[in-house]
Amino acid sequence: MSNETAILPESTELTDGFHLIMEALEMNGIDTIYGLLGIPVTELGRLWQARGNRFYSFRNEVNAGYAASFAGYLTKKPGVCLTVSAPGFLNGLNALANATTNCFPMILISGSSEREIVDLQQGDYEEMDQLNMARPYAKASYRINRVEDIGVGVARAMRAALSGRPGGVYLDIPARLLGQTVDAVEGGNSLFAPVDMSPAQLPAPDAVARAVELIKGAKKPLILLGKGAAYAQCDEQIKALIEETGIPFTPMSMAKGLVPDTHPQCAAAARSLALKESDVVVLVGARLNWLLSHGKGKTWGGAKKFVQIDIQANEMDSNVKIDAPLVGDIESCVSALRAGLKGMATSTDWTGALAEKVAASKSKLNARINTATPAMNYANSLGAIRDVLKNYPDITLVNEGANALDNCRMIVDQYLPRRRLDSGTWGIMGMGMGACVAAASVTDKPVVAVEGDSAFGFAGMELETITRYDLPVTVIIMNNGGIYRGDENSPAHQVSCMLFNPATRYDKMMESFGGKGVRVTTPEELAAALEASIKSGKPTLIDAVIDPAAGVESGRIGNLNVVSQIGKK
Ligand code: OXT
Ligand code: ADP
Ligand code: MG
Repeated sequence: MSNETAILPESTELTDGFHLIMEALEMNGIDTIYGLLGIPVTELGRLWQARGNRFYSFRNEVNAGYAASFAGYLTKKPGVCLTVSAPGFLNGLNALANATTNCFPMILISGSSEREIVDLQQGDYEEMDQLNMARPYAKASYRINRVEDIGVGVARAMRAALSGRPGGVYLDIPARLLGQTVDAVEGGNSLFAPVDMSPAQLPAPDAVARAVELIKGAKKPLILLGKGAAYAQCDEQIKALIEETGIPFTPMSMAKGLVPDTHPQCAAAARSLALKESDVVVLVGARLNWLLSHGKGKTWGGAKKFVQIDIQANEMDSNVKIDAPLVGDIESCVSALRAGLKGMATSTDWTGALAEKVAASKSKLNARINTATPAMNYANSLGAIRDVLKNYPDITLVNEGANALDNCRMIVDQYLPRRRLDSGTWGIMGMGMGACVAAASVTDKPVVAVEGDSAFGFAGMELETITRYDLPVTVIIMNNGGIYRGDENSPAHQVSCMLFNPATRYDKMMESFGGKGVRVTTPEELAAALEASIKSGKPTLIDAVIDPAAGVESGRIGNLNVVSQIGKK
């Protein structure tokens, strides 16, 4: 008898890979998974729900992945996406790459096939070397092979996604791992939640002194807020820095609302002037990439000095010389700058010139918004949307398209941080429906998506997902019948490659899923439909018929479009 006891494990109960993965995620504060199930992870989804956790099941993994990544951005906690192997994994990989590009914390967990067969390329079910496929698109890529490593594997994925510059992490879960068993006590003891996953990273005192000196000496300083600043969730610190110094600011698109667009120091409506004329620019969580013309050229005018706050040291000098790099987390850097800049005042010549330009731009824009046209255009339809949404500052606005994106960014004001989700660093189309589900699941508040008809088409089937979960989401389709425009001439016997079927009724599509569909043709109808839909809290699609001739090629980034010099008639 005593011999038998000696060889028995600590407890006679067993646990398995399924349960340990779920427990590890829960221990790390994850209560929601976005995904699409099938072999070999079906049971993981069922068991996850049975434990009282949430599972948002999508119609295509890419949309589940977008949802996870935006949930990560909104919560500062990695969003988790679960997929099947090879094709499901590849669909999810698109979103993982987008998360990494945008610095959103996300973990893509995919089931995978038998290693021995995959590695010899013997043609297993959904065979693919997923771990290595993911590497170039992810911040980190890990596989857990043994059930006793699940705790460490999940911890590594969490820390990699969150620490330093956030990003997308791939976690490969071979089918065999899920079924592996281990003594329950031993298994439970192998799990843990990592300590301090995104620690404060204080800037060096001499780096702070250098930045302070530069900013104090500026005649025309400008603060540029990026989505890294919104992500950092130190909203009060950032507002205080702006208000204490009197420095004007302009937000990048997803930083809109971090300080309200209507704030007297907001120079968004004088963006070109502010970029061109400023002499010292303080970048707070914004990269000098294509969206900022790489920090050079005519957008930026003459000589300029840059202060850059970023957690990623090698972001400095990526495009132009950074005169005062502040490497650290935004909250620590901004608080150090505030201490050093106490008592600073910004020249009223500078702020006055910007304010004048802001007032002129706004009145010009309002004139366009208030001009009635036979068919709705982007200005008057988005003006109507703006006027409704200003009474609901808490709503999350999702936005994608080209003209639908650029005009909405310009016209619709944001008042609160992290209430705008858009196509981001890649200008990616198709993110909208995933972002709607993410925002609804994270905030429990209404969500409004302003979608180009092309952009919406990438993920239209997720209307079914939105209605299935009965989410308070209003999708507005800016229906101009095409990519950029709907009036392009078609070549003989063909439909133009830029056009959609003009008979399309997106409102009927929503109705077929049990949601409410409305078709509107005037700004007044649009405003009324939007107001009603927000108040109802029910899934609604507003098919807003826009003049097919209203858009411009590539929206505001037509300068990036390449046009052939040859063969044009
Ligand atoms: O200062 P100035 O005078 O310059 O004026 C500026 C501001 O001061 C002023 N402003 C204001 N005035 C008055 N009042 C207020 N409140 C105010 N606020 C600002 O307005 C101007 C403009 O301000 P802005 O926007 O700040 O400044 P600017 O100069 O435009 O900023 C530059 C940028 C680069 C920062 C900005 O333009 C930007 O963020 N751009 C992002 C563009 C982007 O990402 N576009 C999406 C990609 S386009 C293309 O790739 C598309 N595709 C291909 C494709 C993609 N993307 N993805 C995939 C997976 N597959 C394919 C496709 C298929 S778009 C697309 C579909 C398009 O068709 P849709 O049907 O969907 O859409 P429609 O076009 O509607 O038909
Ligand atoms: P935008 O598109 O709004 O200009 P980007 O995505 O280009 O913004 O830049 C965001 C930057 O913010 C990235 O370089 C990222 O490293 C940085 N970042 C993200 N979170 C933090 C943080 N907590 N502290 C410091 N930098 C951060
Ligand atoms: Mg369109």
